[in-house]
Amino acid sequence: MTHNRMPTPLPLFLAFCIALSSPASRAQTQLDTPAPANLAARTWFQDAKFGMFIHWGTYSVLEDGEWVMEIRTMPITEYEKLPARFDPEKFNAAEWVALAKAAGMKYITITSKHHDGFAMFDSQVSDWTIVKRTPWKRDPLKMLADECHKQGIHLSFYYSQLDWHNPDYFPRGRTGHAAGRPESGDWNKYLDYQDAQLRELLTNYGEVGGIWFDGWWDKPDATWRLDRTYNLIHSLQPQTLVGNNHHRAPNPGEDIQMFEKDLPGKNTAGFNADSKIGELPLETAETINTSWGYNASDHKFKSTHDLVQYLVRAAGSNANFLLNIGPRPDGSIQPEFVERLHQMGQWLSQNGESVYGTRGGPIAPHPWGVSTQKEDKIYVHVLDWPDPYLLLPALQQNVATAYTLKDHSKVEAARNEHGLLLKLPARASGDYDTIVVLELAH
Ligand code: H79
Repeated sequence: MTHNRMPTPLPLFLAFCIALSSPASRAQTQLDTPAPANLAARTWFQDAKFGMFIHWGTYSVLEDGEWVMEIRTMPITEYEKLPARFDPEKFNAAEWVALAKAAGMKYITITSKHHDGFAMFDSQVSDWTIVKRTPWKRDPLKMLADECHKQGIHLSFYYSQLDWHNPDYFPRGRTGHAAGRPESGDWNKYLDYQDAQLRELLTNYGEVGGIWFDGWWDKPDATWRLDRTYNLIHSLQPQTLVGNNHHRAPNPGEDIQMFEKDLPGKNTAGFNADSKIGELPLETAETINTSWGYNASDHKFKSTHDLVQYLVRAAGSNANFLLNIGPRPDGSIQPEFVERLHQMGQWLSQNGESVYGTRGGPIAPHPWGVSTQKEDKIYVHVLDWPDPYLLLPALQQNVATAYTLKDHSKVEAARNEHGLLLKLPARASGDYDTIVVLELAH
């Protein structure tokens, strides 16, 4: 018996070969069409609402923030003395993850490499790492990853594209001129190095929730090969959410849009003049005091009241809140942070229904407050309103019942020609947010 094999039609065969050999054609597909796992991760992310940002690195030793090398114009020769003093004997991954959970946070985003180029993980493509340069010699990201996976927290890695240490970060950008590097370097070699480190992060640490890029703004006109890097990430882990803090509208291949120190659409910090809000899931990052990396002399702590209100305003702006802590060089977390995070968790344990799993509601953010929505419930968050009556814009659907989330007591909601007039309950002192639930009629 003879096999009656169909000859492969040549054009199809050729197309197949081209598809296999050409990264560009694959690149296009991945950038344009997120994998189903990626879309599911975006939904998870939007439901999660609240994450912990962690800035921790060898800069923490100087207790003066993560820009200390640049601000003090320290040459690399000086800066390289820091890791010998970085011995975080109090680091306890289980405690960090437990703190995030106690705060009601669902994910952690930690610096794997900041602008100083120092790898906070066991990178094989660099000798400028926590494992190779510190007396501690351990890989905290591995310990944290294991603990996050154990405790059900998603872990993302911050990665600085800007690098003040690598000589191949050349030509230099706006910063890093005092580092004392030779006036030469191979830019593509630097990008290969970056991709190699990302490959390590996406291979050796289990499931990675996201890669949070920063520092692009140091060289906005450079050829960053973003397509290639983003495709590498998505080919290794399709569900990993790529975001880039470039302060611009998102690029192809990015899965979330971030805002630094501002709610989406605002620009009080000066970073977000060009940050037009796009269609992707949104996130805003903010500090508890005014510093990202540990800063011993920064005592300008925001109150729990302000932090809870920021979380609520973010949710009402359809955005997640990524709230930063900068642990100390010994691995401990200062009590001012711990106290506020516990208080936020306490508030969320009672009011989380109006935050988690919601999206920005039909009433646009106002100075008085915001709205969130989940299915047929609209949560009106009254944050700053002195009067007993609050007039909301008219809703498209009828309201069946209105009540407070706190004790389910009825709230008068009267539709009139101007909109929906709420009669608010008296506000208990110390309340951060009066939440009125509007249940829509079917
Ligand atoms: O990691 C944290 C910061 O270290 C990093 N992003 C957060 C999450 C960050 N810090 N500053 N920036 C991002 C924006 C940088 C702005 C400036 Fe500049 C750097 C202003 C002056 C020097 C960029 C370069 C704009 C002008 C020159």
